[in-house]
Amino acid sequence: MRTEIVLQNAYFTKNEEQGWEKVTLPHTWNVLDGQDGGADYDRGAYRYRIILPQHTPGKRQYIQFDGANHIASVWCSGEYLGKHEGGFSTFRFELTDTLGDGENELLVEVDNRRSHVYPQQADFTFFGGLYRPVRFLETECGHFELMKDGTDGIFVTSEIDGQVRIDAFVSAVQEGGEVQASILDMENRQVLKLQAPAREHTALKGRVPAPHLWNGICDPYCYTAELTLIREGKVLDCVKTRFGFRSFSVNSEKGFMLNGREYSLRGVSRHQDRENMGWAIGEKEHREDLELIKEIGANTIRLAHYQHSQYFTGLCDQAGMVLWMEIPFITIFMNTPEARENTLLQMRELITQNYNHPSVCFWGISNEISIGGISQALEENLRELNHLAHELDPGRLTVMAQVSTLDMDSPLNRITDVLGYNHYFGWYSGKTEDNKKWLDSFHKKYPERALGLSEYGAETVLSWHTETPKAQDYTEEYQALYHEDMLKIFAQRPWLWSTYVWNMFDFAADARSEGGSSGRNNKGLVTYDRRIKKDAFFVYKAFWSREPFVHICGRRFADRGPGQRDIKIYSNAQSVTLLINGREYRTQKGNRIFVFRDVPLEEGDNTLMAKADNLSEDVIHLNGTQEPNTSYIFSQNEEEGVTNWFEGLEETAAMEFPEGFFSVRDKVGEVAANPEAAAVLQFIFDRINEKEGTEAAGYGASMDSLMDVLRDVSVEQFLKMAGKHAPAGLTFTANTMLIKIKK
Ligand code: GCB
Repeated sequence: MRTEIVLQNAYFTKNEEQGWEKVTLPHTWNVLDGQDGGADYDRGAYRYRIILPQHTPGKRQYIQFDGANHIASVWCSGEYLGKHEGGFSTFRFELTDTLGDGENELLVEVDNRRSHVYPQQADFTFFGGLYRPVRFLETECGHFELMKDGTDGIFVTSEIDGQVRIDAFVSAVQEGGEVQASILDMENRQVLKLQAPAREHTALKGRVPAPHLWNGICDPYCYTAELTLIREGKVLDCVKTRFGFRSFSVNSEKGFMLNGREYSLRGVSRHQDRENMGWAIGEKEHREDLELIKEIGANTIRLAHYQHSQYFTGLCDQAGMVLWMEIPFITIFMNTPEARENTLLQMRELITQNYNHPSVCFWGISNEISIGGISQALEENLRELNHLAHELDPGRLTVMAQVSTLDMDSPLNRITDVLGYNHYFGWYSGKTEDNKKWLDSFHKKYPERALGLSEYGAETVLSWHTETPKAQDYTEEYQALYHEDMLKIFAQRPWLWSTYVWNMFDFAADARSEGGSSGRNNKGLVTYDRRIKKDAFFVYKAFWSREPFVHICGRRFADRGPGQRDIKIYSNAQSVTLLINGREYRTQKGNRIFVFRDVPLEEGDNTLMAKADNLSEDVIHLNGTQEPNTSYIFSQNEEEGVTNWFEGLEETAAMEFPEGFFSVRDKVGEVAANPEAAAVLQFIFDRINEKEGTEAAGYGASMDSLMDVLRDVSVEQFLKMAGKHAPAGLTFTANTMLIKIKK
């Protein structure tokens, strides 16, 4: 039978001449500099030494890394074993032939410098190190394959009618070996038994009669497949994997469907880091995160922007969360063969390693990848990823999260099965209302395309408060109001197949400095240390959760001058009673949001208590003051401002200009003379008109009327002249279309 030892002790150094420091795994060297701002955390190639446990001669040994960021090169007792490129997936090396008598040592170099490995640029810190568990495995000679893309060598495919197919891969198959599969229900009863002679690839098929379905958060029923490898009556290996029976689909009008029923996906995105730990978190932190997400009543999580730990995915199976998992193909496309290979490798590992989890429904192939521009090569890379995902897993849907400014008509929107857009109207730009306009116009234009909101959010730093919240003021009150409005927008648009708050938790983004905070993205509903649930957390709880509760907002807005005495309460009760200093003040009926206007506070300390008809209670203390406390207002440093973090990044994707084909380098007059290419020109005009309204700065005029002026300028120059009147990425989109047309 196999054994597993989690290795916790290691030595770490940035410079071998200066000696080695004892560290505990998991570990990151960026725990502090990765969260303190300044865009200056240490991205380097540093080393770990790990003393391996005693091994048993005659058995086989492996080392397993659950995740090392970004590149790990491994040596055992001086012998080079190889390297792994990608910071988020599991990988292993076999040690058997390199282990000598006595003590054996592993040397691992981990590298989070810039390279061809994604991600290279994004709004979060790329913590370097062996930040997930490292395991020493020992097996019999014959065992379930450990060297297949970091998986356990077992793939369970199940259908809603109870059909199961198990593909088991076996290493060192010997005559007489047998693979047995036992399917166990949640009470550990065997409901199906399958067996077959062991082959390198052993396929087993059967049917569980009347399966109990995995039904999201209502009933997350899972089965376990227990696989044993037996020879001459001896059990050589045993592996267990959880799976479920369910079906799902996405409909552009009805949204997400689970087991044939409408089941709107409403949830949050999650990053994997934690204050003073970075990415080197443990099982306790994973469990805490999930409990907080469950508390608000979410039924889906977007695991952004990379492969998260399988421990967490397993918790999500049991909690009934529908998952969107993705690879870190983000922000800037790198047009090199190595980088392309890396996207495919990360996709393959993401899918094969998470294949059995019933919670996973979507494979995300990219996030905001057009920020650096759109090119033919980018489009091809995306198509390859989409194809690979379908080939490896025909049972799930592909998705990509588009940057807000990407033109609705972009060819990039036609690659994956379903689509998400990241929109921050009401924070970085515009008003919350603008979400309605954009969503409705997309839905009207492309009624057959399933659309979700893959990100939306607003920032708050908890020192800032106001009774008159507005966008970009960083107050806790604005963030809560923004989310109230977004939930109202979703309620009127049930066709949105999914929505994801950006983000459930504040997270480290070392390059950020804003709102009086450094090194952090503060869009979380919960703080980076998980200690404070911001008021916005309770907006969601009120709308989504059935757990009775009442929450009085503004507890950190403690000093209240005249005119600052409205009290807002969130609850899922029908009515709420407010008591001030022990005296009943008023009872209000309402729907989730209860506002008590101009509450009579006494000067000095006041105790406010809310009692809801569902028996929940909450208490806060407010201080009645003669004057408003001006330290609650964040005064913006002029240079800081609120900017989208990627503003200023250049469009770096190289456009292509193949010989004999049209491109944006051709003159408008020449393009207009070819009917097919003229259609692209018309497309450009339409996009500009749509963005600006017809009278905008002359660009709204019809193509014909402008032809005299434009005939001799290139399409590229024309779009430069159009400047901000043209939607972002239009030059690239137009070029992608033109280079398909022969001259
Ligand atoms: C986005 C990105 C995400 C950022 C977020 C933000 O669109 O996908 O990685 O953190 O915006 O907060 O600006």
